[in-house]
Amino acid sequence: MSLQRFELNTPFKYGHFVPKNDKGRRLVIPDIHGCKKTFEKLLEEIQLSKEDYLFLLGDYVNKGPDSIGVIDKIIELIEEGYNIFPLRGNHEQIWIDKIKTNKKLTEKQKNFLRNLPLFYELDHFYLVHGGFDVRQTNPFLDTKSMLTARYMNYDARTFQNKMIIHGHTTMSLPVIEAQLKEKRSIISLDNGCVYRNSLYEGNLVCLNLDTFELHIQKNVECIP
Ligand SMILES: [Mn+2]
Repeated sequence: MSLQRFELNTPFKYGHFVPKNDKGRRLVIPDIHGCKKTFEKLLEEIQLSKEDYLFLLGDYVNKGPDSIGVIDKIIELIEEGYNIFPLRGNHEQIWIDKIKTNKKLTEKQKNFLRNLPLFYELDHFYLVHGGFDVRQTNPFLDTKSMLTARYMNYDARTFQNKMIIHGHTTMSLPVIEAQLKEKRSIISLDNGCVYRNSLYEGNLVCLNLDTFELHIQKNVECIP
């Protein structure tokens, strides 16, 4: 199956299948929330290469110091030829809903936001910002849950036994590590990078989908 990359000008799709990466790693980073320096430090630490696939779980903006900086960094990576698979979070949706009156965003930034998909399907995983509501006729068209679900039920048939990896709901580091160790059906990956003074929170993490190794980057923003 051919690889559909995220392009800034590709029209919006709910989601699509991303085949296995034979050349590099498959990495997942959850909610960055304006923490551009932390995001850049993490990219440096994991030594992102152009062979890797990097999945981003959404919520690039709000809460932290540099929302636009995070958007621009992701656009820059895409334009430099990195394989970036960004998702839409509820915070991007807030910006998209007001995009027509937003005078601060460039056309390129607006296109990036508007075209962000809601989920990716992989060989053994589904990636989504919030979650899925299995009571819906088609959970993969249920925008609201994919962006905002806080609790979800797992249904093996709906998800073909694939693991769900989502952001949006902050979990403490020991909980995230336990979910990964136990290979739970639903993994909550967001460690609340922006909550830098909370115990067991305040890290931007990166999960390697093939080894299940978790890279943990402490928040390095200088918030006055
Ligand atoms: Mn969110």
